[in-house]
Amino acid sequence: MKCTGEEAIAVAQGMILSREDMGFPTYRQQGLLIARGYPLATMMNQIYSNAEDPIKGRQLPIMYSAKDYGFFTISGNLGTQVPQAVGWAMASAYKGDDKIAISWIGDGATAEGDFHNALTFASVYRAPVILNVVNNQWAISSFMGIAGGLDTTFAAKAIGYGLPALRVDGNDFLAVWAATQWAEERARTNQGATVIELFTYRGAPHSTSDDPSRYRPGDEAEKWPLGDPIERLKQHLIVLGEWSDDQQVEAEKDAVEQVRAAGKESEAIGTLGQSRPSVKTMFEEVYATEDWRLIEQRREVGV
Ligand SMILES: Cc1ncc(C[n+]2csc(CCOP(=O)(O)OP(=O)(O)O)c2C)c(N)n1
Ligand SMILES: [Mg+2]
Repeated sequence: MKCTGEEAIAVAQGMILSREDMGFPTYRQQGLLIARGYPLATMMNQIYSNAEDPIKGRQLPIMYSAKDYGFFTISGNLGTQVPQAVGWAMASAYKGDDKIAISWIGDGATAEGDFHNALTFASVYRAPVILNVVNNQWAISSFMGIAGGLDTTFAAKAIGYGLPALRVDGNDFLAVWAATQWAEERARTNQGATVIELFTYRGAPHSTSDDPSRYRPGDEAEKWPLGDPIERLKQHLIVLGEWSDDQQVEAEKDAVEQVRAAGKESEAIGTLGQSRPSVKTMFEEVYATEDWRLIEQRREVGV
C-alpha cells in the first residue's frame, strides 16, 4: 500500500502531535512512522514476515503497530479505528490526562456505521480527538461519490453530529499543518473533537495487486489540479529562500540510499519464506494465563 500523493497528511499531522498522543491510522499513514524515525528495516521485516517481524507474522504485512511511536495497531477491518480513537480519547479525559487521540479514515470507509457511531460519541462526550477523513477520491475502484461524497462533502457530515469541521487541501503541507494545529488546541484544551476532511488524490494503485487503468483514466493523477504535495512544498520553500533544487536532489538521493540500505539489512534477515518468526511465538502474548487448549496444542507441535 502506497501513500503517493498523500504524503503531506501523515507527515504534517505526525509532527504536530506528540508520541504520547495516540494515532489510529489506516494503511496510508505510514508517513507517521517514517517521519518519527521508526526504522525502515523494521517495516520491511514485517513486510517480509521474516524472523525479525515485530508482529511475528500475526498481521497483514503493512499493518504496522508501534505503541512507542503513538501508532496504534492498524486493523484490516475498515472503520474500526475511529470508535477506538474516540474511546481512547474519552479514557484519557476520564483519567485527567492531557493526551489526545487522532484517527484517519478513507472516503470509502466513512460509509461504515463505525464512522457515524464514533461521531456521535465524540460529540456527546466531547472527546479530545481529531477525526480525519482522507478523501483521496477512490475506494479501490469505487469513486468517492459511491460513499456519498458528491451530494455533500465529507466535512459537512460532521455538522449533523454537532461537531465543527474543516475541509482542507490535503496536498498543501502548510494548510494541513495549520488546520491540525487548530484542532489539536481544541482537543488539548477540552473543547472537543474536530473533523477534518483532507481533500487529496490517491496517486498510486490501491495496492500492488490493483490495476487502476481498468477503472480510471491513466493520466488522471497528472491532471489533478492540486498537484504533488512534495513538489508544492519544495517550490514554496525555494520561493522563501529556505531551500534549493540542489538540496532537493541531495535529499532525494539520501532518501533513496536510506531505503536501499534498509532493504539490504532486511533482506539479509530474509525475504518471505527464507526466515520466519519462531513457531513458539504463535502461543505467546495472547492470553495473560495460557489456556489449557493452547498448552495442549503447543505440546503437540513440540515447542
Ligand atoms: C469492513 C471492510 N470492508 C471492506 C474491506 C475491503 N477494503 C479494503 S481497502 C478498501 C477501500 C477503502 O477505501 P477508502 O476508505 O477510501 O481508503 P483508501 O484505500 O482510499 O485510502 C476496501 C473496500 C475491508 N478491509 N474492511
Ligand atoms: Mg479513498
